[in-house]
Amino acid sequence: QEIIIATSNPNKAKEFRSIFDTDKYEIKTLLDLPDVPEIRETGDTFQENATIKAHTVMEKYHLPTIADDSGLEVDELFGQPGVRSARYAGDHNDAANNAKLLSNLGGIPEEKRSARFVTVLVFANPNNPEDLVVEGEVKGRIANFPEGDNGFGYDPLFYVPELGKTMAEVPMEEKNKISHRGNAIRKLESKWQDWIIW
Ligand code: ITT
Repeated sequence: QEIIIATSNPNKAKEFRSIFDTDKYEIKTLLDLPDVPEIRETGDTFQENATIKAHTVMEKYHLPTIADDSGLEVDELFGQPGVRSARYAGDHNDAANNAKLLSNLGGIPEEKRSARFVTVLVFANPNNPEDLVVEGEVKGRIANFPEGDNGFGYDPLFYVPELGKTMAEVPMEEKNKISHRGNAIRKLESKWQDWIIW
């Protein structure tokens, strides 16, 4: 069965491929498909943006399509960067985003740097008018300086107490076991057999 993951982010694509059973499903992403339509993420919530991505892509290729909209919510910053996580410091630039986050939290002590990563997945299917929507999260806190070279985005700043490390200090397989995206994908897989009409 072919499934499209409506993402152009190569790191998300890698994580999806490593969690899904790729013997059962042939996964394509926007990095593999021709004539990718323009996607305008104009929503105010993760779910709205994931819905826009899933439907724009499903309507173009007529295949079951999963979209991932995700981000980092920092309590002390009232949930920012939130839906604007990719473009927090302007253009999509991980280094600039991380620098801005550290600067906005300058002087804030460790116990007040609590945060969560969130992923909302929307699964749209040409043969089912209803979308399947799930959310996954992982809690942690924002470190005082970046650690680790794995992962992407805010991973080097996201300290996970249960790991005793940042998300960028563990291999992708370890990240996937506890991450927002891993949790959301496992939830989706537990539900979609009752929902999907291939
Ligand atoms: P697509 O829309 O093409 O899927 P994107 O990177 O633009 O790719 P989002 O709009 O969902 O995706 O933005 C999510 C941003 O949140 C992402 O660029 C990172 O900055 C951050 N983020 C999401 N998941 C993350 C993770 O697992 N680790 C670190 N940062 C993450």
